Amino acid sequence: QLPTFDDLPPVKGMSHGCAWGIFDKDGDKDLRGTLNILTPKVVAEACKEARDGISISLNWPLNANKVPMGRSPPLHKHVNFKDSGLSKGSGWDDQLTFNTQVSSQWDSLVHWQHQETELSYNGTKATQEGLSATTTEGNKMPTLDHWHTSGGLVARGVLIDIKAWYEARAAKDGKTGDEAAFHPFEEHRITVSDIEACAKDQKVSFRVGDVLIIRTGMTEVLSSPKPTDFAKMQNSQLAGVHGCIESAKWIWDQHFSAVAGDSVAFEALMPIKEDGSVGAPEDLVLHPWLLSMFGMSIGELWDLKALSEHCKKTERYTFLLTSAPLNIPGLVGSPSNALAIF
Ligand code: UVW
Repeated sequence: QLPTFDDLPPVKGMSHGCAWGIFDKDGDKDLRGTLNILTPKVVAEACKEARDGISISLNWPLNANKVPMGRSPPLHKHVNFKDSGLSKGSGWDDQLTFNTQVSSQWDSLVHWQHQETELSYNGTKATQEGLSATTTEGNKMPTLDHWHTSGGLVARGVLIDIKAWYEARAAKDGKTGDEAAFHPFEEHRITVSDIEACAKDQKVSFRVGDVLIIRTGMTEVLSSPKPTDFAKMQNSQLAGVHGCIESAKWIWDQHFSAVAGDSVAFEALMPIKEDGSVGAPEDLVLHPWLLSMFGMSIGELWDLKALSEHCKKTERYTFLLTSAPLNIPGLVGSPSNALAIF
């Protein structure tokens, strides 16, 4: 039984709402955070979602992002066996270099620190040296390779299709054109009430261990942005979950194993600071809460278009979700390799 946000025990030097220590076992410091919620019982229940034999990839092509915001797109080189010294025959390898955050990906628990202490989940200090362990056993940072010690992520996924829900409501209210559209580069701060209302309209309720997946339509715009989209991007507004303590508290209290979405940051930008003023990008609110304080990974830039269409057609918004990040010690971010299976 996990404590509620209000009942989380105090952690020395940290403000209330810190889940460090909750998942520690036998004196060992936990490195997997809320993935620990995925017990065999929770996973077995999630597997019951896979009954129609339909699998949908949630992975955007690695080179699909037309606005990579400074993150290096993949440099993909094909290497022929002959180039490596073979005198005859034929065959190919790939050589790939890219920023792991440029397309569909997971933020590990060290991607973004608690800014005041510069600590990551469970009080770890992410340093270049600490991240450079060459084996997962020798790596004491809560990075993505530790997912592999327990078989990756297998959970029930729940799509909260905010874009479709917002636009359907707007149409019902007689709005048309731009007024009725949910544009991911406009200021749409998705509140807990919005998520709950959308879930109710989609006839879903949340269960312990679910992965909450929010659709804003962002990857659809970033795949082929129009001049009008670029114009909106100049305002530095991103649709996403409203970053505030109420959102963080609600997310913890649902006991999700992870959250994800199709947006660059999952949370709305620009951030609103505690005093109500507009912050800079480095004042992100949910990143430190989720990654550092709770130990909950964030999936970003997931391709949710086909999933949205399938959910709408079948009126079913829950599914088996599987994901296995790359397996490299010290991995801060990774392609999500996520599948929704119905
Ligand atoms: C932002 O780019 C704001 O978020 P992330 O670093 O998680 O992608």
